[in-house]
Amino acid sequence: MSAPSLPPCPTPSKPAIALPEGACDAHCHVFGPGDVFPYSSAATYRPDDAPKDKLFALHRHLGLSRSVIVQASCHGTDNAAMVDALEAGNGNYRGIAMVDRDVTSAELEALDAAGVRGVRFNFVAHLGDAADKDAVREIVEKIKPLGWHIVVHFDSHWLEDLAPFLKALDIVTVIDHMGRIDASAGVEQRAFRLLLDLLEDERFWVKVCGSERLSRTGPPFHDAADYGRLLVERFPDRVLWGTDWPHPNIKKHMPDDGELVNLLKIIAPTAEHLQKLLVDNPSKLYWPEVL
Ligand code: 0GY
Repeated sequence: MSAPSLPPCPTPSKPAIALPEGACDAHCHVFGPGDVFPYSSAATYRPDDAPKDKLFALHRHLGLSRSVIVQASCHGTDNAAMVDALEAGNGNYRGIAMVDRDVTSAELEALDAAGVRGVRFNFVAHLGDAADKDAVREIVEKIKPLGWHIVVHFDSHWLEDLAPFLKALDIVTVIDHMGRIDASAGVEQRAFRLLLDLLEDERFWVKVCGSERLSRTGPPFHDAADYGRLLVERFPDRVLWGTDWPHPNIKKHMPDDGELVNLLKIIAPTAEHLQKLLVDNPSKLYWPEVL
């Protein structure tokens, strides 16, 4: 088990920009509390508890009224903490689960009823073994009837290998954290070119968050946010954004969540782009019934 993550910023600032009505945090987590929702024994890190009430309070503070809670690896495929938060979220919270390859259709339907709309797969070295591709294929075939999508989280060197694999799955695919490219390596770096190529395929979406993970210059993470803007300008209808609260495995520069919202001035500088990024795009994937 590696060193513990830093705790999230205890007093995030109030954002300096007003967010549009219905703004969605499309990437955040709940952790525990561990005495109610135990952590996985296979987890590569042991987080501080970050329960739903703290997440809800953060969203109110930042002006975010909807959210997608992404199952984090520290809970493995036990989605109970995430589902508990969705159930308390009055329809304003959706979820992305992690499931085992032998998941049953009844289990998937129960998750769907709770508000889950997709499954996440990790190919990130510090989170443990990469997802098994045969298992991914099997799970994808099981979730297609539900109209779900997949969320893929990978270290950028995986992109070359994963691009043809993901295309062949033939399902809407959301890429986490701008493909975890190295913000210091420039727009001509191979991983960013591969990401752009993949996104030419309209089944692919990308989350333009994680600047604090990609940045090599540190706060205020502008070096990484510039890539977010490029993605928003080029693929305005298939981008999502999230806080990534409570920021697992951040060991050096824990971001102020209000400042992460302020990065949207760089990432989505026009009102039209901001509306798509925070409201219209999440609505298409997570609340199509209200469109
Ligand atoms: C993130 C990123 C990380 C962790 C997880 O599932 C997870 O534990 O996603 C990370 O360590 O980079 O999206 O929260």
